[in-house]
Amino acid sequence: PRAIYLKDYQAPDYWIDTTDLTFDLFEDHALVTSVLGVRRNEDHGEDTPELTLVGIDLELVSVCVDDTELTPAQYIQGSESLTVPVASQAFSLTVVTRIRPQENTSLEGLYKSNGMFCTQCEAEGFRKITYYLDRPDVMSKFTTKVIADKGRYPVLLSNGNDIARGEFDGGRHWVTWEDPFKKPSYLFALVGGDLEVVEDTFTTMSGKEVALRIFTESHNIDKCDHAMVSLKKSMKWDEEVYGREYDLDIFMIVAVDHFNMGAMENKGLNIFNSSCVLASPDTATDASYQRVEAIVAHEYFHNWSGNRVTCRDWFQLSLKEGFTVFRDAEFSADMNSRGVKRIEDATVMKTAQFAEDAGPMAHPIRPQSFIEISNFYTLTVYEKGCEVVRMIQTIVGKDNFRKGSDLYFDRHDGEAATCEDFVKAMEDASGVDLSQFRNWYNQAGTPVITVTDHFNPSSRQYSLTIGQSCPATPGQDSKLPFHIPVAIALLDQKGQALPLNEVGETEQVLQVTAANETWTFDGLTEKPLPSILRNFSAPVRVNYDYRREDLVFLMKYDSDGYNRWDAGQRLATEVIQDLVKGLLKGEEAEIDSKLIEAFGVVLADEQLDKAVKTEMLRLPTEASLAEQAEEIHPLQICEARSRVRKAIAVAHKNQIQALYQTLEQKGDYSPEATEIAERTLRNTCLGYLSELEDDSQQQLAVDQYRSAGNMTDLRAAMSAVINSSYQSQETIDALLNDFLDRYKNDSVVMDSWFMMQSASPSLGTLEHVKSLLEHASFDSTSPNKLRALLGGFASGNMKQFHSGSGEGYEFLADWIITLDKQNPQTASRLMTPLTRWKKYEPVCREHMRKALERIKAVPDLSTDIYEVVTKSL
Ligand code: BAL
Ligand code: ZN
Repeated sequence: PRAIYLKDYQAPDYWIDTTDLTFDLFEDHALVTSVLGVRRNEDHGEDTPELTLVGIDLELVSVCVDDTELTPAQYIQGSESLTVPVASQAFSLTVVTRIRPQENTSLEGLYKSNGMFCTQCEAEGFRKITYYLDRPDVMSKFTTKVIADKGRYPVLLSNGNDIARGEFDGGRHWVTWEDPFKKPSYLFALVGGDLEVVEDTFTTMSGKEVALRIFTESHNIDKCDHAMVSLKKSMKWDEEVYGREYDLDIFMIVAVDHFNMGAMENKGLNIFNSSCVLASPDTATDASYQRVEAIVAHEYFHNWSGNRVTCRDWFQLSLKEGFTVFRDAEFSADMNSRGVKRIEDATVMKTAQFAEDAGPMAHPIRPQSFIEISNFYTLTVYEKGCEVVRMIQTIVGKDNFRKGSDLYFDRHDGEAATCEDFVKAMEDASGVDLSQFRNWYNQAGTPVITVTDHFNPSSRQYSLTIGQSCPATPGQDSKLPFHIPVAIALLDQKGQALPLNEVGETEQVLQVTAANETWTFDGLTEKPLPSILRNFSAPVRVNYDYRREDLVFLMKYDSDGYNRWDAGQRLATEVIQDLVKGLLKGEEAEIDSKLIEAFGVVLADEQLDKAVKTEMLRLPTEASLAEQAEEIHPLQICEARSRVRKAIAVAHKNQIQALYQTLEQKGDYSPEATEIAERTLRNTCLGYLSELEDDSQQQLAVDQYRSAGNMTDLRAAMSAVINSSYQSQETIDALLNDFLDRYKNDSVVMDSWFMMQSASPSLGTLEHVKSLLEHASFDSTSPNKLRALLGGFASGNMKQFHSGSGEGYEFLADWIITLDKQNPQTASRLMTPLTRWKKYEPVCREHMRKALERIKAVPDLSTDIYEVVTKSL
């Protein structure tokens, strides 16, 4: 496999103005007839070189140019291409291919899931449907006729509006769909199945009525209401906040069980992983409700940021993904707790994206090369891409940002654009120079800002010096300075933020552009405590030498919710790191009482917003501790963190118990933010109480399981029971069996049944995970099940995955090798934990390396696995 480079981009030699497709769907194959209106790209001169289309796993039936059928001698069929001779500037090309959706286990292109035909074409799946110029800068008007057996597939869908339908003899029927908007092939979609529908309408800001339809298998039809409400909220929000109106007469969502991604924004016909659309109080947790809302919004927002304005090439992926994640993050913040949303997003960045930036696959949000684009649907492109867009908003200001967004959509509507186009629009609309800011698009790695300060009592001046650096990443040894917006405040000894200018503002965004620079603040009577990077104003690490009492102080007084939380995380991380060091030396290190006391203060603070309080009561995750370690000692991290959790529970038992009791749930379930906050806080208390070796506390979780009126409380209780070292195996088995009995027919809920077990440090041993592979509800063709069981174990269960002498790694490697033949995208994602091998202590490191070497030695690896394994080793 060879890498392709951004610098080599060239516009195509041909355009495809129209694409007329006919799908004849049968039980063992499908016939695809594609009629393309092809036109020479005039910018490339009058020459008419051959036309080469790409195609994979296609059986070619016939090729016609205009009305003449070509003989095999007249075209060249390569292993993944079809080259036809060209005699004129514009012509029609008709290609008939036979494909086998029933045998397509990669879940790219056209495939079957639970008897339903469906598609996934982003990024390069369309080439598994027919020969095409399968690249996003080729935009075409699509018409799609779908023909299938009416009894088995009463519902036949594609993009746009249905313009005709009819029946054939023999029980077959057909529907023709026409999409009036030009689109690239990756936005094509088709669905054929026996589906039920929930319908609603939305009236747009110009008064147009849009039909909204959500399709699922009949047994899930009662779980679509939340997605429908979320869709309508999204449509309204995009009108109000971005001035964007929906453009077709119909918007459809289809839920599919077997899906590699979360969801896909195909024009007018979004296809969703069932887990991201279905929700009912009895089957979905609060987190799932919020996830459904966020993903429905994300896919809907793509209609403008992605579909109306798409990407020129896949190096520009963050153009649509970073911007759309930013849009959905702001939507979720408006719908729920803004403070908690920021903490959650910063946690993902600091735990997982920083790890990606420090690993072998590190890449800028606009990569400069790739072997397999599927490997670049990453936290960097999505989440860091979102943070880069957020920084632009911080730098140019909210009003200018909206002007820039309007200008971007006006300028590029109907086009395939670049990240540069986006930045330019922001620059032109705001008048702010973003030249240096562009380094965020070119350079990988997480910048580090090092802050030092000095107070001069005689001049009453306080100075802050900020230095920046960025570690080397693969292919980028040295970096240019970034333009980093660093929001700060200065707190006096009472915890009040001091005015920083004549108008009395207490927060200032420092525009850090140099490698080292000093800011001076006048008229201070005492040395303040700086609150740095408020609201996580940039995706960077902060080095400042906070004393532990400073962190406790910030936890109490910082008016910025994010920094208040972050101070607690820093303190807890330091305390746990001390314990890890002690464990490695075989010493009994004491847990710093400052942390235990600080948690007591948080528990007692009745003014604190419950949602923020919950976040502040969470210890840093094992993944976060690993990310911040110089060298990862997984078992010691788990042990140290567990000890601190227990110590908090023991020290504050009465307070936690009282809080748990006062938060008792009443009434029917609602996914409303204040209720979610209460449930989350209560279940966080339950988690702590379950750390206690005390029968009555252990019984609490069992009682909650028995009385739970919604999935959130049920799952929290179940997790508390199975993660406790004081519950009997009998109790654990009884609950697991009860859960199974209730939910064995609900595939999405069963994912959580697998995941809770595989990610449990006590229950989820390798043996147990292996036994679950044999379970009747496990399905190795389902990415959701694989992620639940294998991902839960390898990414979510640090203790068991890293126990023993590398057996966990061998087990994962075996699965990756098997899955690579079946579904390379899913295999590649599951491999991530192994790719971080260099950061582990020597014994783990060596075993992980060996597992990777074994994968690498397998012949005929997919490009997905080949790229990740070779870059990792
Ligand atoms: N475009 C792939 C799925 C998503 O990001 O919405
Ligand atoms: Zn997206």
